[in-house]
Amino acid sequence: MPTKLTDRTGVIFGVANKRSLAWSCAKALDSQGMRLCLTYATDRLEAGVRKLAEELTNPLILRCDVTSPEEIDSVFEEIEREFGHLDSLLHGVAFAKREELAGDFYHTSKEGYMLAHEVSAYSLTAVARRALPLMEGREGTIVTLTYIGSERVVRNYNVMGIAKAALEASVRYLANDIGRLGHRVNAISAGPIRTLSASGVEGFSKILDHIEAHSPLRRNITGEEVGNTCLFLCSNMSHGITGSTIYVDSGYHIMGV
Ligand code: 1JT
Repeated sequence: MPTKLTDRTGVIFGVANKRSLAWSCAKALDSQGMRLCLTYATDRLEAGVRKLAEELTNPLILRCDVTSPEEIDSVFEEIEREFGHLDSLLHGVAFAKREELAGDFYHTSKEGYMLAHEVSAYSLTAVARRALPLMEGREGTIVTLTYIGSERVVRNYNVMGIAKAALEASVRYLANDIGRLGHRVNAISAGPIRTLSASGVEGFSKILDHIEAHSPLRRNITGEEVGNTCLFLCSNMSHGITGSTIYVDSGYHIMGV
């Protein structure tokens, strides 16, 4: 069992429903005693997230649209009031317009490109910057979620692939910035999994079938596997790891033909 996380606190961005990878991470961290703040993006999601959070021990639930500097500020002010400090941050936020996730990449509009990058890539840096004062002297950990479409061409992933590439590069630059403060930041590259984001993506079932047929483990991954990797990256068991992208993908990323 990994080191207990009692007396540690964390904030999780990007819980939409029970299938969210951010929710799997929340359950894993909560199970080891971390006190959590969960944020949801829009009022439409609030009731569902509050209901889910009943499974956790004494969580703080706040709204945060990560494109709003004011909402980010208010989340960290509230965390400072309630927790006093912060040890971990999980960033599980991404967005692109449906029409950008189909057809040829070159059709991507400037507006769609900017929006995908603002929500899916820049937001990591925006929240990390505000977390730092609360992490002072605590060897803080930051984890984000990415997908192999950042490095290989995955049909239809399109602008999200470009945004995830920017996100992974942000992880490396942030790691260098915050390493001297004793803090770490890593990404988990998760295999495909049926979440709200994936729902309605054309051909998603085919991608799941392909992983089952061709990955070394010959199966798809689970949310718990992502949650447990997040737990590892937030615990002292990963004390020497920063700036990395860790694959939780049944080994798929090693394959050629
Ligand atoms: C977003 C979406 C981020 C879907 C995502 C994502 N990261 C992984 N997926 C699943 C996925 C999506 C596509 C794909 C393969 C996997 C949707 C909303 C925006 C953020 O390509 C076929 C499109």
